[in-house]
Amino acid sequence: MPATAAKEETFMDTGLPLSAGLPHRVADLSADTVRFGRKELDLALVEMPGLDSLRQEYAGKKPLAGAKIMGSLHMTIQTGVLIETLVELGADVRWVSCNIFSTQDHAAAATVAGPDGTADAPKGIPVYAWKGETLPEYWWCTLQALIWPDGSGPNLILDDGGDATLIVHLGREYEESGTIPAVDTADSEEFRCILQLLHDVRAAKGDKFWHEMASSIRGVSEETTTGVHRLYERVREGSLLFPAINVNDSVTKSKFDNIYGCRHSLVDAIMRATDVLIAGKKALVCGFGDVGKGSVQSLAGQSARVSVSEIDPICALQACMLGIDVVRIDESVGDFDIFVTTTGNRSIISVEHMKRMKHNAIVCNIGHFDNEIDIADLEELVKKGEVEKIEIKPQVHEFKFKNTTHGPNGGGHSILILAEGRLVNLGCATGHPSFVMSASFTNQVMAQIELHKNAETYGKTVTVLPKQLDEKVARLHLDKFGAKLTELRPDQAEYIGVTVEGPYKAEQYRY
Ligand code: NAD
Ligand code: 3DD
Repeated sequence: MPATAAKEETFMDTGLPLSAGLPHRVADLSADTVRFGRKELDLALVEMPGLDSLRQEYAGKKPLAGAKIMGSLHMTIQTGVLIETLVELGADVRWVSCNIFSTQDHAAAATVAGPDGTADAPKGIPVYAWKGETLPEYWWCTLQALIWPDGSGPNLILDDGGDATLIVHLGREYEESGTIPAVDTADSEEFRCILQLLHDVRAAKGDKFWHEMASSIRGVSEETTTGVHRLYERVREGSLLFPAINVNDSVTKSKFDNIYGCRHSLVDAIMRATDVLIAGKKALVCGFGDVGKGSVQSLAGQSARVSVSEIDPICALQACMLGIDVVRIDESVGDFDIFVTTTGNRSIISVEHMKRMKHNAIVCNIGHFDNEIDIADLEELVKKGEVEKIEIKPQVHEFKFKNTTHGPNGGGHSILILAEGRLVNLGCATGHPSFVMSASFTNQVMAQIELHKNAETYGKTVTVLPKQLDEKVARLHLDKFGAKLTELRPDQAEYIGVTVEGPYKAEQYRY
């Protein structure tokens, strides 16, 4: 990594100046890392027929010419293929990861180098991401990707979880109100970083910086459930500044990525992190939505004995229909060997729950944010000396309780927390496989093209891509399986009230 600037000009304890002007910042831009990343990008493209098809469909047409896209989405090999597809379609792109542990450093390196560049002469795009960022570094990276070399901002955002959308909205809101809350009013380390960043930006760039940036942003496409939730909240509040396309609720995203992606990547992560035998173990999956369903399939696929907790009677009934016990964590926390939170909600697993867990219970989250497991409260017990935190290896920690008596020899018990409560499949493994991400990211590219063409026709709304495009994404992925789609005859189309070309389902149809 390049040398850091003088202390006094730097952002929090990053050692990095706010306006660093760095063309990129990744962990390792060595020739070998670039080679490894490029090889995996090439392999991934073969597994991403949707993106490959869009590159062919739009070859030479540059539908994204003039688009300045700031992306905040896990910097993985699959995301590298997405980025290079956007670039092939004409976009000017800058990128950060949306999680401090999810970057794959060889993917970041190869994306900086680009398909035609090298480690010494990179010709790719600016990426500010490395695995194991601190929270101040994470927000420093986000700012770098929002500012082009000429000082201008993006005209489109591609977001996963809504952090990029959040900082632009908060920055503008505080400029509007004239005051930024004091940093020590923050209720979390994350929000401390955000407030400090906003104070430092105001000091360095004045009190119109975010107004100007927000005014140039024409729209955002949002990848995930939690980010979409944040967008709809803004619509309800009347605070959404620009149109948004909800990519998550394309059927070919959430009913594939969220389910089958997690089915693949959850146990991958638990195995890489712990090497524990999953078969026969009792596992509790908190939440039985899309990610919960995939997570249950993942663990059941390893012959774990899986139960779920749920608040929603419909999802709970679905679990019952699959022979899965629906339990309350408060009443059964001592029964399980493995815990996985998948709710998109907060405080699912508390410190009180952790105190009652089996010795060496494995605790992880696969939801977007790290507040599903009360890590902050656990860290407070570490500070008080009631719990000892032992790093077994990066993103795998033993938390040893001093005051419980059901551990070895009647002493304190331990629990193993993965990825510090952050999404475990990207913190302890490499996330979903390329094919699944191809469907998600084909929707993303379509959403970006739609916003680039027609953002101003949307107003400040959140919309889902039309079913025709959803079905197109599915079609683009069938050949890989040798699937032979049946041709609908006109008389049949008329009988079920659809057209031969589709869409084949009513809007209210649930897949
Ligand atoms: P979803 O809304 O389909 O499912 C969440 C489920 O949790 C719902 O059924 C809800 O009833 C349940 N729930 C809420 N509060 C609960 C509580 N207190 N106890 C028990 N159950 C509760 O959402 P989803 O699409 O499954 O996404 C879940 C989370 O995973 C989101 O944060 C999303 O952004 C994230 N996600 C992560 C990945 C990944 O690769 N790690 C992929 C996709 C989505
Ligand atoms: N996500 C999971 N695996 C991923 C990968 N290999 N690359 C990029 C992102 C990846 C997260 C997505 O499932 C995202 O769509 C989400 O969180 O919903």
